[in-house]
Amino acid sequence: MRKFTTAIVVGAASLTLFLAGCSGGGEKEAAKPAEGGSASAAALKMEDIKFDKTALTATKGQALTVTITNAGALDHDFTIEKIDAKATLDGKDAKTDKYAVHAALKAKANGKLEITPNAAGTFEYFCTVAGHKEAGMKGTLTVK
Ligand SMILES: [Cu+2]
Repeated sequence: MRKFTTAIVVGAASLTLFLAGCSGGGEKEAAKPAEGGSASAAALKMEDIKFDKTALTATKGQALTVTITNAGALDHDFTIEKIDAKATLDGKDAKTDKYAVHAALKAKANGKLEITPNAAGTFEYFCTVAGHKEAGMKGTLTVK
């Protein structure tokens, strides 16, 4: 019985290490700049209450496809207040009267956000749900 319990504890510890290793690798992948004129892609996870990545990179004039997964129990959105860009969520215009990019996802939903920036710069992305940005649900999109 004691041996059995030890095996479970060791198993859980190595699973934690495995998961930590995974998320670290994902960040490196997204930070990599796009190569040679082709469109780039990234994966972004929404959690309660943060984005799993605080930095995304795009190239001026090229489409960046962001596969967004809302893994949280709350509704979240990916919003950029001002950016000169074409943006769609699952093929529909993601621009609103208030925001240049506003991709809202219900809890446990996912979507494909495509952003094609027309100018270089750094742009803050955040969640507009009350209190979320203040809690740290934000990041920076760098357009080169
Ligand atoms: Cu949120």
